[in-house]
Amino acid sequence: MENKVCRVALIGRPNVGKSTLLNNILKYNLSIVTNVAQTTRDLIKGIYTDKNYQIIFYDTPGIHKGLIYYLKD
Ligand SMILES: Nc1nc2c(ncn2[C@@H]2O[C@H](COP(=O)(O)OP(=O)(O)OP(=O)(O)O)[C@@H](O)[C@H]2O)c(=O)[nH]1
Ligand SMILES: [Mg+2]
Repeated sequence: MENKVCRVALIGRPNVGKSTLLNNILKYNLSIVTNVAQTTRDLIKGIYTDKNYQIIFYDTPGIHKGLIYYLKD
């Protein structure tokens, strides 16, 4: 069977559990989890591997209101 790869970006407001979700999917503590908003500052890549497919997850710093306002100016 042909192997398949897809990419998933975890995007959302700070402190909503993006890194927790990634760690639970991978069953590995890859990305730092704290109760402090904006803990993830850089793009973290984690690869879930199954028999016939791989999913590349991108844990992101998320979406910040300040940045959106900045881009509009
Ligand atoms: N009650 C509850 N708390 C959660 C859940 N998922 C994550 N948390 C908690 O929420 C806090 C933030 O979790 P993170 O995974 O660091 O959140 P994040 O979206 O990656 O945060 P940033 O990297 O700062 O944007 C931690 O204290 C987690 O333990 C959940 O499903 N339920
Ligand atoms: Mg995070």
